[in-house]
Amino acid sequence: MTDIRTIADIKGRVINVSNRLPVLIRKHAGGARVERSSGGLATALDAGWRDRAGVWIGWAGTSPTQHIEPLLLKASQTRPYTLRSVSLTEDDIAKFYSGFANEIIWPLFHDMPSRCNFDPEYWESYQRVNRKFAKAVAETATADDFVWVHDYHLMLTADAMRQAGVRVPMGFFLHIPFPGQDVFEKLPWKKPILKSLLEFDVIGFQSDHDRSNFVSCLQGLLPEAFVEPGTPYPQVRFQGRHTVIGTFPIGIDFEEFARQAAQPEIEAHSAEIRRRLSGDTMVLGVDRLDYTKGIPERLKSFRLLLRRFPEQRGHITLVQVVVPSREEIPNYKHLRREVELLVSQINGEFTEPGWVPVHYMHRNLGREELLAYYRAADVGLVTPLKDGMNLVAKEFCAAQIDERGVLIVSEFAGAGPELRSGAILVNPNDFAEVAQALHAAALMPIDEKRNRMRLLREIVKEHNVQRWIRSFLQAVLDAAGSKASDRDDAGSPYALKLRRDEAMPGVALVATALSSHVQPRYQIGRDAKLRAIGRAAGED
Ligand code: ADQ
Repeated sequence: MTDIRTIADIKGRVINVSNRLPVLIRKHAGGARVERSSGGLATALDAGWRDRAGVWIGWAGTSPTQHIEPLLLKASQTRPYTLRSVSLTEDDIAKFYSGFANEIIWPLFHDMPSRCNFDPEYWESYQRVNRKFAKAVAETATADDFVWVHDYHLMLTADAMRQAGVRVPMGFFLHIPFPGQDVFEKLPWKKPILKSLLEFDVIGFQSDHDRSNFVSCLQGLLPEAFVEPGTPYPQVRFQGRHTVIGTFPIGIDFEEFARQAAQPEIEAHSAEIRRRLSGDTMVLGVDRLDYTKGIPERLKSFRLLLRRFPEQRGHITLVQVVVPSREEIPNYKHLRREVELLVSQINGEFTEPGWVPVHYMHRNLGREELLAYYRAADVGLVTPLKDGMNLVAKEFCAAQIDERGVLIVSEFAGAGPELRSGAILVNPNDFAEVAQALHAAALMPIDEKRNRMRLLREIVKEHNVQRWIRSFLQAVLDAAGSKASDRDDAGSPYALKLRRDEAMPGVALVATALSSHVQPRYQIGRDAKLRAIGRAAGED
């Protein structure tokens, strides 16, 4: 029998399942080419998944073409995992992807129900496509594998996988927020979604807040499910199954970002950006063009700053970079027009010879260019109206190797509570507060900036994406092991499970250290000195 003590001992592969693969195939007149997918999930997971053999199942971002398989084969050769595509028809793309996922679940889970289009055809398509993904997993998974399903596109896969006979441990991670019951209950198909989620062995959320929203929804909407306290996470008992409900805040590949940011070419590029921009303070916003990211609200806050603090005119510049996103959906088209109108109004109102207040770019930046902007910036302005985590906040910190940038972050992003001990936290709907935070950041003494950024970088470094992957897989292993022993199923490869006291410390630590209810380990004092507080008092 296999002796499985930690995730390093797992013989089987991780079968990662997400709507998008980390690469996308783009057709052009002469054929097709491979590009890196943008977006947080693909960026984080592609970087963090280094040493574990596996398969990544997902959509290659295009309608079926004969070019897909050879291109994916080639892209697989430079990765530790094989890429396997699930093909989506034009109808699937319109109704499952643009429709159910992005016109219903995305706005609803970001607390914007008035933007939802509850078209029943979308639901039909969502069920059909989730079965397609489940079938691909059933064809791929072997007895020792683990299945890790990602995100809101695929919440029905567990049910379909169980029906297709998949018996291996399965985990699900939600990258976006989970709403409170008053919002979630508006979804006409809430019960089948909750029931399917409970077919997973582990369900992971970005924050304790999301996790407790989910538990409240279960208690309010599915009274047959029993929530039992557990360590480190609660469990839900439903129809003879147990599901662990955990918190696993996602991180980035800190070392890689920091290493690349330190390269001389990036430094030179960043100096060039600063040389070309007039003014003393460069504020940077980097987002997918999405209404949840609060871009119009950010521009209005910046306009208020220039109105309320005229001494900043000519001295502060906002560089706003947006990557085009979901352009086929009407809400997104309107957003682009709104953002561009605001940029031109602000520039029309305030531009002076030699100074343009807002520099706006609507395109995908390559990694080097992105890093050069992160390094050049004095202020990272990350103000989503609602966000599961927000990796831009963490990438900005990792790239700040000179430790002189200030992070302003929304209290409604998962990254807000996590980084609050070093960042300035703001309510993105409070334009006056954001304007005030920008003013304070521009005037902040260098010592305070350094202390804050040092602390932020320490947090981002410690809670990196590798740790996130390990903790999640460990939780799935743990859950699978305890089930095997409950059933006394000696034939299971997971029967020799971790004992509770052997559990990887990272699992519990991630959950508690990042909880929004737990004291931060460090704080900046009024004198801008970094002090250790709370649980880490011994380190003072
Ligand atoms: P996203 O909503 O895609 O992710 P986010 O976490 O901010 O949001 O990640 C965006 C990624 O795109 C970052 O890696 C960033 O560098 C990149 N990016 C943005 N604009 C770019 C540009 N113009 N050029 C190049 N790259 C750009 C979802 C959830 C988040 C969660 C992640 C991961 O919505 O809340 O943090 O998944 O779990």
